[in-house]
Amino acid sequence: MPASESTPVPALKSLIPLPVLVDETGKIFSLSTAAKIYVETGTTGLLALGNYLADAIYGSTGSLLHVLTTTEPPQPGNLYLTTSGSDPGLGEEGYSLTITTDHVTLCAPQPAGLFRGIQTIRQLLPASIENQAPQPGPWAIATGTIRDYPRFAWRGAMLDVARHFFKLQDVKRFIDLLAYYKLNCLHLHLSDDQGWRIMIQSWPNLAKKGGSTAVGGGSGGYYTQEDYADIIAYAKTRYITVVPEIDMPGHTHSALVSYAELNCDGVAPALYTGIDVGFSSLCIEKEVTYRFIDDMIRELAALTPGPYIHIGGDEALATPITEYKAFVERVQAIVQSHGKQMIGWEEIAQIDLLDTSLAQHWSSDLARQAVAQGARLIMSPASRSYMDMKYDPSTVLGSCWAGYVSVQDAYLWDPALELQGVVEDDIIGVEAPLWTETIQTIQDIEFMAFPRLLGYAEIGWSPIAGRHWLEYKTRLGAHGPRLAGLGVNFYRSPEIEWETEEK
Ligand code: NGO
Repeated sequence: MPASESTPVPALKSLIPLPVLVDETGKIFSLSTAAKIYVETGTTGLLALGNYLADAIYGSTGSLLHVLTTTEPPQPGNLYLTTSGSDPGLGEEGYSLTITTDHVTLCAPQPAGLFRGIQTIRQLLPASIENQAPQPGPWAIATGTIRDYPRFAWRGAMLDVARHFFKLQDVKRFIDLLAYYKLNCLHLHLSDDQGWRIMIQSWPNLAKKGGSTAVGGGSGGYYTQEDYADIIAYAKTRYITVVPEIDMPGHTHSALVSYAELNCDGVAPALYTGIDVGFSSLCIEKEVTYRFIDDMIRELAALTPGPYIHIGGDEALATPITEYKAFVERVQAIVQSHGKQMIGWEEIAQIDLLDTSLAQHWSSDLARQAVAQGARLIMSPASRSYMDMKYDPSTVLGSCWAGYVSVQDAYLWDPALELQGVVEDDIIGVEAPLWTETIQTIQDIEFMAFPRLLGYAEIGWSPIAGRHWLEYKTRLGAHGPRLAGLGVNFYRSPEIEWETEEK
């Protein structure tokens, strides 16, 4: 039986994140295995985008759709990706999608918008498109038009690869899942007391020694510079910017272990595999500290095409405040000297910030001081967006220092209403951090991130006026089979009525 008769066809309003404007016309476009994906000639990146879409649906359609260039008007049965005639008002990531009974046309001013729109097309195909097992077509898509663009420029997730290390394939898998829900930033927390996870050629012991363990005493690991470049290149094909973080002056025990001269007393301590925070500090008064930072940021900046370097700056409880301020100001200048903008956790708001710097709100009012200085905020309130918080008391993984974060808690908040005096324009976007003290495998990552991450994706992308928990809850339930098809180990929260996952 054709899929269109046996499987429900997703409504245009079943998307997560919800688009800005949707107009359903009540008919069906049928995608047959003879369909072709046409991209316009002459715009770089479009063939790659066509191939990405063809690959994404290959497993289930059992047929690799041909991707071709064309200058001809649309022909029946095919998909079209184009930038010509697009509305510049849609911006960097916006797109419009027109689905008629004859063809599907995705149009965007920029390739990034086409990529986001391709995720929309994937979600408009029946959920079984994600099963990766060949099924009979034709595949149905509901007809109508969508006009869509994000509310915030920054829609991110953070992965702590320091407390536990995650291999390249896990990071790539995470990137693919972020892309499916239109996120565009991956913040990698690359160093902490328990591990240093990136090779710095001028200070190789950081990775070799400092990366040799993890929370609980496992064998740790680190990314070579080639690995890191591979992550960045992979993320780039998903229009995701990688933001590297080296946490300092606290959370630096793994660096202090690696080089005795970085310690004020000149003695390197032993490796640390516990989960306490706030006990380590770089030696603020030693010049070698700044040579180290300059070398490290120079290497990191050269490897990172994105505009930002995150310098942590949180919980420097072992650094006196006057020293902390002098230190972060010097680091800000170093980051700037290597052509990058500095990001730090909200504690950095205590220094004189450049207005190009960003502060990341997580648990106090300090971020307001950053806004008062003209710096913008990334919103990651722990009680809403920390994906390492347990869902409820029965969650085995994670912690609950910021409270439990149910699927509803994760969805039902707004970045522009979190901090008094902080308004929409002060905010660059939203980011959900996943700290990994208790998280050891990609299955653990998925369990804590999903389904909460879908809520963050919608908060970052969709207009607030269209967001309602009761409606979202139903829409999320319909994404259960989709997540299952993608093989995601998501938490089947009892708050949600999940649609069945039969294939
Ligand atoms: C805090 C702390 C991290 C912990 C995390 C655990 C920030 C910014 N610093 O968040 O070191 O891993 O909580 O939830």
